[in-house]
Amino acid sequence: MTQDPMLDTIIVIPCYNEEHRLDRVAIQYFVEANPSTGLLLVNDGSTDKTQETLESIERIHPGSIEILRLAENSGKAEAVRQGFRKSFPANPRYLGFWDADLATPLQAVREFRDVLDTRSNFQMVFGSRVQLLGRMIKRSALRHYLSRIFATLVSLKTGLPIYDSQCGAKLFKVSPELISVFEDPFLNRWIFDVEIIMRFIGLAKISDSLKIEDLIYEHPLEKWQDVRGSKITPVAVLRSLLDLYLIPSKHRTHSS
Ligand SMILES: Nc1nc2c(ncn2[C@@H]2O[C@H](COP(=O)(O)OP(=O)(O)O)[C@@H](O)[C@H]2O)c(=O)[nH]1
Ligand SMILES: [Mg+2]
Repeated sequence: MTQDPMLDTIIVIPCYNEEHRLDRVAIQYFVEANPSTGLLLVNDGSTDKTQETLESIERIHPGSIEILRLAENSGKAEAVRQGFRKSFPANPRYLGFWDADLATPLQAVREFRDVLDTRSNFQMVFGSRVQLLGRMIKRSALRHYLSRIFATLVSLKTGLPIYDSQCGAKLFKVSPELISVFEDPFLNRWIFDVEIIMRFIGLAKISDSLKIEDLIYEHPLEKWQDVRGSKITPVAVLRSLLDLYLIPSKHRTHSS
């Protein structure tokens, strides 16, 4: 099936062994309420019944939902990258990625779009898990404190006072810069979000018109809920810390 070519926003959802976490009802509700937004569900070489589940979801709204099936498991970063590369030729205005567990409810896509619509200098909106009164951010204390340490390291690496680089809900304005940022594979399966920032910083360095501080908008989420079944292991966390130092500080495009 192919998506409606008139979609102005496409959300890539990487799925690895997600047969039990995918929420059909939430997805159906979302696509019916947002006819101009399409979902690209990337099956990252799952070994369970994810493919069957995705096909049953695609049948709900074939014009809005499409599946990209990768033969082998290659990690969240590559699944998202393949999804972006498949989506670029459809010329959406906005392209994003979203974790399959819907820890960030899909309703936030509309808020992210509103930011990009109304604050025209920003090129990307990152969901940010900030516990403020009146918001519902439910996270284990351990994960919260680990993420504060990680955020500090990311701030040192990027030189940006970013609060939450790792939230699995992000939306980008499609541009030649974005296409070049997604050209080459990422180094790390989990902290490719930091690589995206570093690649944009690299582009900003070679362009007078880009200033990284003006491109990223962190949007405090109304609701975020840890969903059981996370596949991140302690080894992956350690590997990510090491990779944080290995991420090149400057990304050069093939054309530069
Ligand atoms: N492509 C890919 N995605 C994965 C893999 N493991 C997890 N994911 C996806 O990455 C997203 C976030 O995973 P999750 O386990 O919830 O991570 P956490 O919430 O950050 O602990 C989900 O959409 C997963 O399906 C993997 O090996 N490959
Ligand atoms: Mg999760």
